[in-house]
Amino acid sequence: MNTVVDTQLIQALDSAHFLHPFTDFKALNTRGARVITRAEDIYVWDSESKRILDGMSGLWCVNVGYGRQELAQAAYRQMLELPYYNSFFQTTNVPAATLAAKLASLAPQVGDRTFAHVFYSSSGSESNDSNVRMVRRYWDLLGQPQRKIIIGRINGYHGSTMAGASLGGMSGMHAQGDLPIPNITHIDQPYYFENGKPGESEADFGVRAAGWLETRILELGADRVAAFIAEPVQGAGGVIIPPATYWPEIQRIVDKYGILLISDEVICAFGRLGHWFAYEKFGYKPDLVTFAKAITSGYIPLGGVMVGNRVAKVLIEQGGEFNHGYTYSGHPVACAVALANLEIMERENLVGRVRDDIGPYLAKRFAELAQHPLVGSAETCGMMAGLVLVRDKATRQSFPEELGVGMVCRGHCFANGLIMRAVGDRMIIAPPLTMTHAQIDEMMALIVTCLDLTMADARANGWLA
Ligand code: PXG
Repeated sequence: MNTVVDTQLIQALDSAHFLHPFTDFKALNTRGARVITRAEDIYVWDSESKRILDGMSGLWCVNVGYGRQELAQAAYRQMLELPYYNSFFQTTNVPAATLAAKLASLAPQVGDRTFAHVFYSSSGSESNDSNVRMVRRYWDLLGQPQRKIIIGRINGYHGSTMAGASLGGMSGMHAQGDLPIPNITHIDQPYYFENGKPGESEADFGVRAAGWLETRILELGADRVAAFIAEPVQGAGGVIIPPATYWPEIQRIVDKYGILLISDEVICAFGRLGHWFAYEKFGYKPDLVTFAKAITSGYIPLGGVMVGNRVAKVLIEQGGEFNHGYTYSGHPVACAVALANLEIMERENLVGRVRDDIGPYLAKRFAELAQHPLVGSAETCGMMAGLVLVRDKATRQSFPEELGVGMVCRGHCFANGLIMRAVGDRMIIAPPLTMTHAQIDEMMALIVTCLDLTMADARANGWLA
């Protein structure tokens, strides 16, 4: 199926009426948006029939790849059977209840934490709003209403609603809209490349970075701190992979002060790191786990929170009515698509494949990029990868921000048929989990071409040291 699209017409409608997320509206209108018209496997096509390898799985979500008939059929069947009903007034529906049980069965028990319960939303942002509500309710019910403060991290991303953007540590977002909301504070991120001291080992840095949490807790007073929220690996922040020593030390600290731990796995869950849930990979014990995106492989919006027994018990046994929820909590069509999506993942063993096969293969191929003269470091974690462009490889000196070298590289990627994102001068990918070795090779060749082209620009413009 290849529908003919009038690119200029769609661009004109788009410019006149569609305000895009995270976009300089005026600048986009002068260029016109690229119109994406169809997708199959790991590729998307634009309205000019240009094929592009989608190294970002849409926006970190299309884990099973594009063009899955089964997901379309699951939605179609469910829409005919029961397209919508709410779950507010003592009602439920078959897909929502079935999916909740399925998720509980997939979430591994760690220590004394089991995950038998799910609270549904339609996005990662809403899920984190729900987390704020649940965490504060939990402490209220335990007679500690003064425990309100949630600690997040600078350069963390937890969504774009008032609470989501506040929990996240993106200064550009805080600057627009008087954020963060009260009782949210941030510690620095475990980014060794930028924050490690000369001569400090990565392992030592991991412990030191986790220690910033303890310092902040003590500054605030432990009896005022409700929870710590973090992504297992920071995604939107540029694929920042913490040292192996980081999470165990975080666990020690939250345990010591009895603070709730929220693992925001909107990007990292559902196979991205070779596990159903990423806390399993790093071996920590969260109380709440945020999910969205790949639960449906992005085919339809669905999000939620896995609520661990520590919180669930209090909310259920002592809570009475919880005054929070959404029209689309437990949406039957979204839940039916999620069930079909998880079925595909199980049947094709995508989680095991990432862990044992394509994850290690991507790691091996990506590590080769560290030799490139423009690359300061290149790492992967499962099917997420990031590299940093540097002005001087020997001293790891970065480019002046105003040059926008990452955007230059991203431009070459688009022009050459690859979607690779730029976060400052970090170039990142998170491709579908279905990739073959040959497709990884194809992607790597494109990345090298684009790095070479960026290098040529840097030479020609005198940007190098
Ligand atoms: N938590 C995490 C860890 C996320 O990555 C959200 C919450 C919010 O989810 P929703 O569904 O409300 O968007 C996200 C979303 C980027 C980018 O630039 C990343 C996200 C969203 C938009 C852009 O990498 N992640």
